[in-house]
Amino acid sequence: MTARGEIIAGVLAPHPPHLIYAENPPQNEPRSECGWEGLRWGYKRLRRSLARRPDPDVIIVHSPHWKTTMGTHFLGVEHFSSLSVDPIFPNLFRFHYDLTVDVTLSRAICAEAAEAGLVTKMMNNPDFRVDYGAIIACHLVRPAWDIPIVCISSNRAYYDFSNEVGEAQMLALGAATARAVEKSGKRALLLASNSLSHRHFTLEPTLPEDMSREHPYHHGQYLWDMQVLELMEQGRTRELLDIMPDYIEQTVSECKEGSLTWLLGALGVPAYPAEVHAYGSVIGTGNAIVEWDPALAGGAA
Ligand code: 2X7
Ligand code: FE2
Repeated sequence: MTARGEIIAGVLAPHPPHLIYAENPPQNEPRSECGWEGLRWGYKRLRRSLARRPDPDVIIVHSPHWKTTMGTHFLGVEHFSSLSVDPIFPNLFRFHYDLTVDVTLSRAICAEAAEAGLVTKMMNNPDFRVDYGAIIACHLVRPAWDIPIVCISSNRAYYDFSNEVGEAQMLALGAATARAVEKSGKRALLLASNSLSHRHFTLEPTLPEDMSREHPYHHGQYLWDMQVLELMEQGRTRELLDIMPDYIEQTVSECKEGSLTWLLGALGVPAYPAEVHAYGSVIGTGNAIVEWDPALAGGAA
């Protein structure tokens, strides 16, 4: 632990269950032959890049699939162990998880966000089933499961009010997260667990890992994703936030769950270049693995 806590890296870490299926970890019941190598090799590059720095004390993940109607919730129980089954792809993801939560930091972020005027709640039910968006991102970034996590839910502000209201809340939640990390004295790795463009096919090939069937759903959403990645690579995240409400609508983006904007808020809207480790489609959706290294910071955008 350092005297002043810090964010050691921020990562866009998407969670298609297909990537776990294709990796064949012992925790997952279904077995595959291969698949989605571009993205899986991107996660490998990311893990190598993170390994060049000292380990984090905690991984903080914001997940699109823990959907809470009344405000933002935080896992508040120290240990969870159960079977996570993807409701859409039970043929690909039946994952036995066993994880530890940094409840002290969870509570600190929850309190800091409440102080900033956001509606927050600790989730204290020991039988709660942790959502697959958090589990998959954490597994692909750190398969050893040897570091405690903090898990943050996705509230409904984008849906109940507007994309603009959702964005404002996520920037405030990100800033609150950064303040709590700094006060904690811990080294935190932050994960935004969303895909980018999100139109997807509604039928699956007989063999899910048949890569001759995988491609972007639509060229228009691919072009949007490329524009978004270019802005990230050039450190132009203020401009990215400017177009985010339109991008969400035009590509049905999973950014509508707030994870990426939360991350950009926590990183202080970075003006330094991000590293794109991979881009690829999964059942037609656009997915990118992107890393921000705050050591490159020269100031906010
Ligand atoms: O949840 C997902 C996703 N975000 C992207 C692709 C495929 C499946 O599940
Ligand atoms: Fe998803």
